[in-house]
Amino acid sequence: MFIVGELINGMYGNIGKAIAGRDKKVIQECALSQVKSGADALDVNCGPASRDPVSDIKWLIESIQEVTDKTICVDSSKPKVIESGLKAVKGTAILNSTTADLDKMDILVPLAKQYKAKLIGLTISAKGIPQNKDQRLELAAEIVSYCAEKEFPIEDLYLDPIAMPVNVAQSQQKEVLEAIHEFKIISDPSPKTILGLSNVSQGSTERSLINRTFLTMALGFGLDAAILDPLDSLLMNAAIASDLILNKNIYCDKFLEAYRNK
Ligand code: THG
Repeated sequence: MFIVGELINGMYGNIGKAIAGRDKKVIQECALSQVKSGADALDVNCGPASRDPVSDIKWLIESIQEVTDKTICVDSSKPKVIESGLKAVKGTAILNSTTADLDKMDILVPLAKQYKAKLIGLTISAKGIPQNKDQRLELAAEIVSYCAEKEFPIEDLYLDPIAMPVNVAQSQQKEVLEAIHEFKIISDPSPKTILGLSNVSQGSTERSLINRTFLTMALGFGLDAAILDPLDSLLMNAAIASDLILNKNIYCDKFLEAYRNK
Protein backbone atom coordinates (compact mmCIF):
# COMPACT_ATOMS: atom_id res chain seq x y z
CA MET A 1 0.00 0.00 0.00
CA PHE A 2 0.96 3.63 -0.43
CA ILE A 3 1.56 5.38 2.91
CA VAL A 4 1.12 9.10 3.43
CA GLY A 5 2.43 10.34 6.81
CA GLU A 6 -0.11 12.57 8.57
CA LEU A 7 2.04 14.22 11.23
CA ILE A 8 2.95 17.54 9.57
CA ASN A 9 -0.37 19.12 10.42
CA GLY A 10 -0.79 22.39 12.36
CA MET A 11 -3.58 20.60 14.26
CA TYR A 12 -0.80 18.99 16.31
CA GLY A 13 0.42 21.34 19.04
CA ASN A 14 4.15 20.90 18.34
CA ILE A 15 3.71 21.54 14.60
CA GLY A 16 1.39 24.52 15.09
CA LYS A 17 4.00 26.08 17.37
CA ALA A 18 6.84 25.31 14.94
CA ILE A 19 4.93 26.97 12.09
CA ALA A 20 4.23 30.09 14.13
CA GLY A 21 7.88 30.32 15.29
CA ARG A 22 9.38 29.25 11.92
CA ASP A 23 11.23 26.43 13.70
CA LYS A 24 12.50 24.43 10.73
CA LYS A 25 14.21 21.76 12.81
CA VAL A 26 10.95 20.45 14.34
CA ILE A 27 9.40 20.10 10.87
CA GLN A 28 12.47 18.42 9.38
CA GLU A 29 12.75 15.95 12.26
CA CYS A 30 9.07 15.11 11.90
CA ALA A 31 9.53 14.57 8.15
CA LEU A 32 12.57 12.34 8.60
CA SER A 33 11.06 10.22 11.37
CA GLN A 34 8.02 9.50 9.18
CA VAL A 35 10.19 8.60 6.17
CA LYS A 36 12.36 6.34 8.35
CA SER A 37 9.23 4.56 9.56
CA GLY A 38 8.08 3.79 6.00
CA ALA A 39 6.11 6.81 4.71
CA ASP A 40 6.07 7.02 0.90
CA ALA A 41 4.72 10.59 0.99
CA LEU A 42 4.13 13.35 3.53
CA ASP A 43 0.85 15.17 4.05
CA VAL A 44 1.38 18.89 4.70
CA ASN A 45 -1.44 20.87 6.33
CA CYS A 46 -1.04 24.26 8.07
CA GLY A 47 -3.93 23.54 10.43
CA PRO A 48 -6.91 25.66 11.39
CA ALA A 49 -4.91 28.22 13.46
CA SER A 50 -2.64 29.40 10.63
CA ARG A 51 -3.09 33.13 10.00
CA ASP A 52 -1.24 33.13 6.67
CA PRO A 53 -1.62 29.64 5.20
CA VAL A 54 -0.45 30.73 1.71
CA SER A 55 3.01 31.54 3.06
CA ASP A 56 3.01 28.88 5.83
CA ILE A 57 2.51 26.01 3.38
CA LYS A 58 5.31 27.29 1.14
CA TRP A 59 7.66 27.49 4.13
CA LEU A 60 6.67 24.00 5.34
CA ILE A 61 7.26 22.40 1.95
CA GLU A 62 10.57 24.18 1.37
CA SER A 63 11.77 23.09 4.83
CA ILE A 64 10.77 19.46 4.23
CA GLN A 65 12.43 19.33 0.82
CA GLU A 66 15.78 20.29 2.36
CA VAL A 67 15.83 16.84 4.02
CA THR A 68 13.78 14.50 1.80
CA ASP A 69 12.58 14.19 -1.78
CA LYS A 70 9.49 12.11 -0.94
CA THR A 71 6.14 12.96 -2.55
CA ILE A 72 4.39 15.93 -0.93
CA CYS A 73 0.64 15.78 -0.34
CA VAL A 74 -0.56 19.40 -0.31
CA ASP A 75 -3.50 19.42 2.12
CA SER A 76 -5.89 22.38 2.28
CA SER A 77 -9.51 23.20 1.57
CA LYS A 78 -8.45 26.56 0.08
CA PRO A 79 -7.44 26.59 -3.62
CA LYS A 80 -5.05 29.56 -3.09
CA VAL A 81 -3.19 27.63 -0.39
CA ILE A 82 -3.05 24.52 -2.58
CA GLU A 83 -1.63 26.54 -5.48
CA SER A 84 1.04 28.07 -3.27
CA GLY A 85 1.99 24.57 -2.07
CA LEU A 86 2.08 23.03 -5.55
CA LYS A 87 4.35 25.86 -6.75
CA ALA A 88 6.83 25.00 -3.98
CA VAL A 89 6.95 21.24 -4.66
CA LYS A 90 10.05 20.20 -6.63
CA GLY A 91 9.27 16.51 -7.06
CA THR A 92 5.93 14.67 -7.17
CA ALA A 93 2.87 16.30 -5.63
CA ILE A 94 -0.54 15.06 -4.57
CA LEU A 95 -3.30 17.68 -4.52
CA ASN A 96 -5.36 17.07 -1.35
CA SER A 97 -8.16 17.68 -2.24
CA THR A 98 -11.14 18.56 -4.41
CA THR A 99 -14.75 17.84 -3.52
CA ALA A 100 -17.40 16.83 -6.07
CA ASP A 101 -18.52 20.48 -6.37
CA LEU A 102 -18.15 22.06 -9.81
CA ASP A 103 -16.73 25.33 -8.50
CA LYS A 104 -13.93 23.37 -6.80
CA MET A 105 -13.27 20.94 -9.68
CA ASP A 106 -13.21 23.80 -12.21
CA ILE A 107 -10.20 25.27 -10.38
CA LEU A 108 -8.45 22.22 -8.94
CA VAL A 109 -8.54 19.70 -11.81
CA PRO A 110 -6.71 22.10 -14.21
CA LEU A 111 -4.30 22.94 -11.38
CA ALA A 112 -3.49 19.25 -10.84
CA LYS A 113 -2.91 18.87 -14.59
CA GLN A 114 -0.70 21.96 -14.76
CA TYR A 115 1.55 20.71 -11.94
CA LYS A 116 1.37 17.05 -13.05
CA ALA A 117 0.06 16.26 -9.57
CA LYS A 118 -2.01 13.31 -8.48
CA LEU A 119 -5.43 14.35 -7.22
CA ILE A 120 -7.53 13.32 -4.22
CA GLY A 121 -11.28 13.60 -4.77
CA LEU A 122 -13.38 13.62 -1.60
CA THR A 123 -16.82 12.17 -2.10
CA ILE A 124 -18.51 15.09 -0.40
CA SER A 125 -20.30 18.11 -1.83
CA ALA A 126 -21.78 21.38 -0.63
CA LYS A 127 -24.81 19.25 0.36
CA GLY A 128 -22.66 17.65 3.07
CA ILE A 129 -21.20 14.26 3.93
CA PRO A 130 -22.99 11.32 2.29
CA GLN A 131 -24.94 9.04 4.58
CA ASN A 132 -24.54 5.77 2.71
CA LYS A 133 -22.55 3.87 0.11
CA ASP A 134 -24.78 4.82 -2.83
CA GLN A 135 -24.49 8.56 -2.15
CA ARG A 136 -20.71 8.16 -2.00
CA LEU A 137 -20.76 6.24 -5.28
CA GLU A 138 -22.86 8.93 -6.98
CA LEU A 139 -20.36 11.65 -6.02
CA ALA A 140 -17.44 9.41 -6.99
CA ALA A 141 -18.96 8.93 -10.45
CA GLU A 142 -19.33 12.71 -10.83
CA ILE A 143 -15.64 13.23 -10.00
CA VAL A 144 -14.50 10.43 -12.31
CA SER A 145 -16.58 11.65 -15.26
CA TYR A 146 -15.44 15.25 -14.75
CA CYS A 147 -11.79 14.13 -14.74
CA ALA A 148 -12.29 11.93 -17.82
CA GLU A 149 -13.89 14.82 -19.68
CA LYS A 150 -10.94 17.12 -18.85
CA GLU A 151 -8.47 14.35 -19.74
CA PHE A 152 -7.06 14.08 -16.23
CA PRO A 153 -5.57 10.53 -15.99
CA ILE A 154 -7.92 8.36 -13.91
CA GLU A 155 -4.97 6.27 -12.62
CA ASP A 156 -3.77 9.48 -10.90
CA LEU A 157 -7.10 10.07 -9.19
CA TYR A 158 -7.51 8.90 -5.57
CA LEU A 159 -11.12 8.75 -4.39
CA ASP A 160 -11.65 9.28 -0.65
CA PRO A 161 -14.99 8.09 0.81
CA ILE A 162 -14.23 10.05 4.06
CA ALA A 163 -13.67 8.03 7.19
CA MET A 164 -15.92 9.17 10.04
CA PRO A 165 -15.30 8.78 13.79
CA VAL A 166 -16.69 5.42 14.92
CA ASN A 167 -17.90 6.92 18.22
CA VAL A 168 -20.36 9.24 16.45
CA ALA A 169 -21.04 7.52 13.11
CA GLN A 170 -20.87 3.82 13.81
CA SER A 171 -23.19 2.82 10.98
CA GLN A 172 -20.98 4.58 8.40
CA GLN A 173 -17.96 2.29 8.65
CA LYS A 174 -19.48 -0.53 6.60
CA GLU A 175 -20.71 2.00 4.03
CA VAL A 176 -17.17 3.39 3.66
CA LEU A 177 -15.67 -0.10 3.26
CA GLU A 178 -18.16 -1.12 0.59
CA ALA A 179 -17.69 2.21 -1.19
CA ILE A 180 -13.95 1.51 -1.45
CA HIS A 181 -14.68 -1.75 -3.26
CA GLU A 182 -17.23 -0.21 -5.61
CA PHE A 183 -15.14 2.88 -6.47
CA LYS A 184 -12.70 0.52 -8.14
CA ILE A 185 -15.31 -0.66 -10.64
CA ILE A 186 -16.60 2.76 -11.72
CA SER A 187 -14.25 2.92 -14.68
CA ASP A 188 -11.49 1.12 -16.53
CA PRO A 189 -8.76 2.12 -15.80
CA SER A 190 -9.82 2.17 -12.14
CA PRO A 191 -9.41 5.21 -9.95
CA LYS A 192 -7.32 4.59 -6.84
CA THR A 193 -8.69 4.87 -3.27
CA ILE A 194 -7.41 6.60 -0.15
CA LEU A 195 -8.57 7.24 3.43
CA GLY A 196 -7.64 9.67 6.22
CA LEU A 197 -7.38 6.70 8.59
CA SER A 198 -7.08 8.48 11.97
CA ASN A 199 -10.46 10.16 11.46
CA VAL A 200 -12.06 6.82 12.41
CA SER A 201 -10.74 6.87 15.97
CA GLN A 202 -10.98 10.59 16.79
CA GLY A 203 -12.48 10.94 20.25
CA SER A 204 -12.15 7.22 21.06
CA THR A 205 -9.89 5.42 23.49
CA GLU A 206 -7.95 2.45 21.99
CA ARG A 207 -7.16 4.59 18.94
CA SER A 208 -4.31 2.44 17.71
CA LEU A 209 -6.41 -0.76 17.83
CA ILE A 210 -9.32 0.88 15.99
CA ASN A 211 -7.00 2.38 13.36
CA ARG A 212 -5.21 -0.85 12.57
CA THR A 213 -8.35 -2.96 12.50
CA PHE A 214 -10.01 -0.49 10.14
CA LEU A 215 -6.90 -0.29 7.94
CA THR A 216 -6.64 -4.07 7.65
CA MET A 217 -10.31 -4.35 6.70
CA ALA A 218 -10.10 -1.45 4.22
CA LEU A 219 -7.10 -3.07 2.53
CA GLY A 220 -9.22 -6.21 2.19
CA PHE A 221 -11.84 -4.13 0.38
CA GLY A 222 -9.17 -2.87 -2.05
CA LEU A 223 -7.82 0.33 -0.45
CA ASP A 224 -4.70 1.59 -2.25
CA ALA A 225 -3.41 4.32 0.08
CA ALA A 226 -3.94 5.90 3.50
CA ILE A 227 -2.99 9.06 5.34
CA LEU A 228 -1.89 7.70 8.72
CA ASP A 229 0.60 7.86 11.60
CA PRO A 230 3.64 5.90 10.38
CA LEU A 231 5.22 6.08 13.85
CA ASP A 232 2.56 3.63 15.08
CA SER A 233 4.62 0.48 14.54
CA LEU A 234 1.76 -1.94 15.25
CA LEU A 235 -0.24 -0.14 12.54
CA MET A 236 2.67 -0.35 10.12
CA ASN A 237 3.14 -4.06 10.90
CA ALA A 238 -0.55 -4.66 10.17
CA ALA A 239 -0.20 -2.80 6.85
CA ILE A 240 2.85 -4.83 5.86
CA ALA A 241 1.20 -8.13 6.87
CA SER A 242 -1.95 -7.17 4.94
CA ASP A 243 0.09 -6.57 1.78
CA LEU A 244 1.57 -10.02 2.28
CA ILE A 245 -1.84 -11.68 2.64
CA LEU A 246 -3.04 -9.80 -0.46
CA ASN A 247 -0.03 -11.20 -2.39
CA LYS A 248 1.51 -7.77 -2.93
CA ASN A 249 4.84 -8.80 -1.36
CA ILE A 250 6.69 -12.10 -1.59
CA TYR A 251 6.59 -14.14 1.64
CA CYS A 252 9.73 -14.74 3.66
CA ASP A 253 10.06 -15.53 7.38
CA LYS A 254 11.56 -12.10 8.06
CA PHE A 255 9.00 -10.23 5.98
CA LEU A 256 8.66 -7.30 8.45
CA GLU A 257 12.40 -6.73 8.44
CA ALA A 258 12.65 -7.22 4.67
CA TYR A 259 9.93 -4.65 4.05
CA ARG A 260 11.52 -2.11 6.39
CA ASN A 261 14.91 -2.48 4.70
CA LYS A 262 13.54 -2.17 1.17
N1 THG B 1 -8.92 12.75 3.86
C1 THG B 1 -7.98 13.46 3.20
N2 THG B 1 -7.13 14.29 3.83
C2 THG B 1 -7.20 14.43 5.17
C3 THG B 1 -8.15 13.71 5.91
C4 THG B 1 -9.05 12.85 5.22
N3 THG B 1 -6.34 15.26 5.81
C5 THG B 1 -6.48 15.56 7.22
C6 THG B 1 -7.03 14.34 7.95
N4 THG B 1 -8.19 13.82 7.27
C7 THG B 1 -5.96 13.28 8.05
N5 THG B 1 -4.98 13.66 8.99
C8 THG B 1 -5.21 13.56 10.35
C9 THG B 1 -4.26 14.08 11.20
C10 THG B 1 -4.44 13.98 12.56
C11 THG B 1 -5.58 13.37 13.08
C12 THG B 1 -6.54 12.84 12.24
C13 THG B 1 -6.35 12.92 10.87
C14 THG B 1 -5.80 13.29 14.55
N6 THG B 1 -5.24 14.23 15.31
C15 THG B 1 -5.34 14.29 16.74
C16 THG B 1 -6.82 14.40 17.17
O1 THG B 1 -7.57 15.13 16.51
O2 THG B 1 -7.18 13.78 18.15
C17 THG B 1 -4.61 15.50 17.23
C18 THG B 1 -4.03 15.26 18.57
C19 THG B 1 -3.18 16.41 19.03
O3 THG B 1 -3.71 17.54 19.01
O4 THG B 1 -2.04 16.17 19.36
O5 THG B 1 -6.49 12.43 15.02
O6 THG B 1 -9.91 12.17 5.78
N7 THG B 1 -7.91 13.33 1.87
